[in-house]
Amino acid sequence: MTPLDDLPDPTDDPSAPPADGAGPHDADSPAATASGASVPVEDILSPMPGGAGGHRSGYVAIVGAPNVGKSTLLNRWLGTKLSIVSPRPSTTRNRVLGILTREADDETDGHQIILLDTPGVVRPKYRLHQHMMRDVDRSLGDADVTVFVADATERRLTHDAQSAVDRVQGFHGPVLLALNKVDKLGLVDEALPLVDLYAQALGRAPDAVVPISARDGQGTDALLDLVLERVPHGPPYYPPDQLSEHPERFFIAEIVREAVFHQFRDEVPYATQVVVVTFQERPGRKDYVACDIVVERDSQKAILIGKGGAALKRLGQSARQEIEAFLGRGVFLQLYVKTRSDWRDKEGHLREYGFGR
Ligand SMILES: Nc1nc2c(ncn2[C@@H]2O[C@H](COP(=O)(O)OP(=O)(O)OP(=O)(O)O)[C@@H](O)[C@H]2O)c(=O)[nH]1
Ligand SMILES: [Mg+2]
Repeated sequence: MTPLDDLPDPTDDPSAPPADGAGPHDADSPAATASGASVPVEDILSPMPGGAGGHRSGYVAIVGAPNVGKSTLLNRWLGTKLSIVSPRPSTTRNRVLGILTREADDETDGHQIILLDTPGVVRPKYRLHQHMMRDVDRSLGDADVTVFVADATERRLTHDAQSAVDRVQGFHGPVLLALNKVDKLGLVDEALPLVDLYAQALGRAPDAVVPISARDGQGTDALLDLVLERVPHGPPYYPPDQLSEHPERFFIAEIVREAVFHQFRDEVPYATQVVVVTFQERPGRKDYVACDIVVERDSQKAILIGKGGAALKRLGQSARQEIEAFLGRGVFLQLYVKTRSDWRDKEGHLREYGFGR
């Protein structure tokens, strides 16, 4: 697939919608206090002693409730935007695999961490959710290490957080607790009561607890080091320049879906699925991409298209720019809106859209 190394860091994108209304990190903001040296972060980091030499490789599942920042963390670690992000819960619908490779050099023996971003854990309301939860379980089944992401601003375990804990119960490897969004706290210490709550819910102390801001990068390198110490020794699974294993079509559909999440509200993004119908590379010309945008009701179709097609045009413009940045070349994008009633509950449609394979 196309190397994605040239892509802009999503957090650098000035056109990106604000994250939960939060602006960029700013030395005068409370986040600066949160990252202050007085915070006893080292008290709750628990590095594993030892660490014999040799290349390491393994699978790391990133799990948690919806909207806690799992995809943002994957993107942060990869240094590129691979997994779509939105301010609304349940954006990710598939397991998204990202490969983080560091080749051996004077300083390191090298490693390859296969990161598995997963859909936020929910109690399934639709068949679609059941497929999403299967992807969570499959990821936990493959994982050598699990990073459980929690929202550090929560004061109690939400239903979804409890459901996520329940799903992790069957995982017997190391579980690291990442308390994310600490940039929203005055002091990192405010998140500490959560550590006990999660330890009680998990029935064991996490192998490490790390306050992080996936958005700003605070604590994410420390967390990665702790993950790496727990990844087994072994040879790489993938060539060093490979960033993922999904086809480009998958990412194109995801980019369009992300644009829908950003432009439309209420139920529309949840009732939307995107299918790349045609993807043609045309030497000397722009690539041709045609997508079906599938919704459940004609009323949703009308909203997506908008008055005189204005909403769909705007969607196409923003999605095309993102697709072009992703592919690194020009694209001619055509979008068609279709209605498939209750597709989220229909196995035939779900299979057609790639769920359940
Ligand atoms: N302030 C702040 N916002 C963050 C941070 N990490 C993620 N976010 C925001 O939280 C929202 C959800 O982020 P995602 O990465 O999509 O969360 P997710 O856990 O993958 O969500 P699902 O895919 O829906 O399960 C987005 O608006 C992010 O910009 C962080 O460290 N600080
Ligand atoms: Mg996500």
